[in-house]
Amino acid sequence: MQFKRILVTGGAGFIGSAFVRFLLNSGHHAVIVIDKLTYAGDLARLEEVKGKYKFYKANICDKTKIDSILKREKTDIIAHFAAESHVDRSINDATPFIDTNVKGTQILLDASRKNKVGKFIHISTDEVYGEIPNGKFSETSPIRPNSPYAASKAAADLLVQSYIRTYKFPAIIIRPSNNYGLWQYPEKLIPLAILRILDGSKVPVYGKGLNVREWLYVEDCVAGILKIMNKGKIGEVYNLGSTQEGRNIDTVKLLLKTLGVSQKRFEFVKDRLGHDIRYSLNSNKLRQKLSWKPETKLAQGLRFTVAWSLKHKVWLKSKLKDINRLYR
Ligand code: NAD
Ligand code: TDX
Repeated sequence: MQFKRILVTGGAGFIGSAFVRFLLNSGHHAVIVIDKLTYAGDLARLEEVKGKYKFYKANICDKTKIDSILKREKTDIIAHFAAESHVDRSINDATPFIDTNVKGTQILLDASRKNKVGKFIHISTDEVYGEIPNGKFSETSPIRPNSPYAASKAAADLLVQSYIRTYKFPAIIIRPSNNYGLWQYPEKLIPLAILRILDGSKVPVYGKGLNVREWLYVEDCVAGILKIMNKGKIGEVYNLGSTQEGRNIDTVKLLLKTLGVSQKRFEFVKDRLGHDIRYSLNSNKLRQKLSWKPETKLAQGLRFTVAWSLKHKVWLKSKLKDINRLYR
């Protein structure tokens, strides 16, 4: 059987690496990874599949390099995960978000057109819709991003849509909800909370902890992405959410219970600027048309994540200096 050649940008990141491991562990052999290895990229995530993929350390903003990699690799499919992904960092400085998420995506799109890539899977986010106090976002809801991160991802999402319309570019857009699970960088709520507990301190909860997120276990997310990549319709948008919604305070308390520590090991801290109150996706299109459903309930996913974290304390703690600098 001839395998399709799949190029994964951001394959050393949290979700991208889970996607690469998923592909290689299910027997797919032609995987190429491009990653700049920013603070968020780490090849330790790909250690278990070492030698089974081809790696390029490259910045997606480097047009010459991206062009030459695409020309050489003759890829059938690109799965584009590479991004600056953290809202709090985008509030501190939007510059790398515009560079990578907007400009980098445009460079990748043009290189893909030039090299006749057959399918482009664009990983967008639920945050492009903005917040929704009640109800759910469907794929046709307006794009109203609120943070600099979300605005940069919305710009990329709209660019992809413009290429689909203008050039009949063969792309599919996926908008996942909040992911959690193994190997997530401990700047995001769940791994940060675990790191703080391991470090003997308290979990910082923004505001009064009333903001709601829809938590998707990363393995379920990559299974959904693979399904859309193989069976999704070119030119379409797919929401990818779990329906496992929770207020942050409840999610943190469930996590504290899973860790077996006191329910009081958290503190309310200054709220995030412009903090979106709630994200919630209607993912019926993916469920009904492509028969995908998440397998992992939040309580179970948190148990897996905690068990993994206890085994990978050294890796988590190796990021502590960077986290203390970010949140000082
Ligand atoms: P991450 O921050 O863990 O990983 C991003 C990866 O991209 C890193 O390996 C980094 O080194 C690489 N990268 C950054 N800039 C680059 C550049 N200029 N050139 C090449 N590589 C570069 O992010 P993640 O959480 O794995 O998110 C992956 C994608 O999914 C992103 O596009 C993000 O917007 C989207 N997304 C994430 C979530 C979530 O909850 N984490 C939810 C919805 C959508
Ligand atoms: O210390 C914290 N305390 C806290 O209360 C942190 C880091 C976060 N929070 C809150 C903010 C959010 O309401 O927890 C919630 C989740 O925060 P993050 O983990 O930073 O994720 P969020 O801002 O919701 O964005 C995530 O989901 C969509 C990802 O980071 C994005 O990449 C993705 O696109």
